[in-house]
Formats: sequence, structure tokens, C-alpha cells
Amino acid sequence: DAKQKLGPQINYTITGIDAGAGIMASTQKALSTYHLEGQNWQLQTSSTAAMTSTLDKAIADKRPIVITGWQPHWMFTKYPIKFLKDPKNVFGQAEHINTIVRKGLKKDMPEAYTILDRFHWTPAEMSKVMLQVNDGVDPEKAAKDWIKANPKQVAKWTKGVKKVHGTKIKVTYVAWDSEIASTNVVAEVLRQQGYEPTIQAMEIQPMWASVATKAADAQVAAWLPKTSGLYYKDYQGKFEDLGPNLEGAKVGLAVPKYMTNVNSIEDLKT
Ligand code: PBE
Repeated sequence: DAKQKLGPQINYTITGIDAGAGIMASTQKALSTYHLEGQNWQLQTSSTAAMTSTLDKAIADKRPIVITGWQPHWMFTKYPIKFLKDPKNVFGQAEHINTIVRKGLKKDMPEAYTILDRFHWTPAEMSKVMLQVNDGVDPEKAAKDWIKANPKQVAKWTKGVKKVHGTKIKVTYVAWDSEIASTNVVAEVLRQQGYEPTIQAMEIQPMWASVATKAADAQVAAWLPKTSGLYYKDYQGKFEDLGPNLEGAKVGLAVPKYMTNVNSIEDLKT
């Protein structure tokens, strides 16, 4: 008897996250680019928490599952999963996460601007904060602990920058694990510089709009070139791009490693 096909076993379903996420749009594009829509493949919208819980259960039972996956994220630390090859390059190669600030920030808050401009860390550093939060540590506390443990790194961002006294600054973000980590760290560094930061979680489109309309001062959540690419294009000219705060991120479809016959998005077809 032939091997059982993957599609019917998982109802031709890719387990996704929140509808606004760039990875969801990219996955829709992958479904059409790889001609999977015609085979009834569909992308299920949920949330990161629901997706990782579905993944957890599938792995416990050694069942097949296809998820929207990205790195840095603790899912790759906690579970034996692998990215599927993407020969048609729908998700792109490595991504970087950029810092986006409102126009006029340099003039209005030069100290914060300098810190935001210098803010740069590695996937390993971000992962440390993410894992703490996943272990149940309050994000603000996880950020404080990380800053305490990494004074040299933080000093690179704040060296020679004058202290301020209670200036309010607003940073918006989407409550993805990666952005919970980076936004809390940035806010805490600004607080230690004398700012009174507020961080506000929202959907991706309002986040971009908040900086474009100057309702917010900054966001550190721009996954580029592809994942947040549409928003970047939509709001181009209405923000200042301070460049990458993290390099070596990656986005794609992922499956458990025990699915040894599924190594490429092309393999979903068979
Ligand atoms: N992510 C995590 C986001 C960006 C951060 C990959 C889920 C997305 O827009 O898809």
C-alpha cells in the first residue's frame, strides 16, 4: 500500500497565527505560488498561543502538522521542528527587524533618538528574554533582568547620551513574543535614561499608523524586507527608518523533524 498522503491526514490545513501578521499574507501567497489552493490547502487563522499549543499536542502524539514558523522564537528551542525549503522564495531568505521612528523625533528627543538608533542585539540575546517570558516571568521584569546581566551591551546604546527628566515617550508594538521582548528592553533602557516610557500593544496596521501619524514615537517591530513589507510600502515617507535592530531572523513554514518525507513546501503537494 502507498504511504498515506499528508494532506488528508491534517485536513489540508496549515496552522497559522493572527490574521494581520505578515507571515499569514506570505503563507497565502505560498499557497497560490506552489499551486496548493487547488488542492484544497488552507491557512487557519488563530494566534501564536493557540498555534504553539496545537503544535505541542501534535508533537506529544507524533502526529503531522504544518505551522507558520519564525525565528527568533522559543518554538525552535522547545520543539524539534524544521523550516520547509522554499525554492520559489516566497518567504525570502534572512530577514532583519528594523527600528521605525516618527518624523521629528531626532529634533524633539535627541537622546531617545540616539538610543533607538543604536539599539541592536542578536537573535540569541532576544531569545533569552523571550524564554524568560515564556517561563512566566513578567516581560518588564525579564527586560530589567536582561539589562542587568548585559551592562556592556546596554552601554553601547547609551554611551555619552545625556540623562533626561521624565520626558514621556510612547512605543507601540504587536504582542508577538519577539516584539514583547524587544519593546520591553528598549522601554526599560529609556526609563533608566530618565524617560517615562509607555508601551502599547496593538494590531500591526495601527502600529504602523501610530508612528506615521506621530501618535507614537517609535516601534522596533518592522520585519523586513518581506514580512512587514506591505506596511513599509504603505507608510513610506511618513516615518524614519533607523535600520536593523536585529539580523538573522527567518520566516517560513515549519514541521516537526519526524516528518522526514516533508522537507520542502513542494512536498505538501504529494
Ligand atoms: N511574526 C513575528 C510577525 C513579525 C514578528 C513573524 C509572526 C509577522 O508579521 O508575521
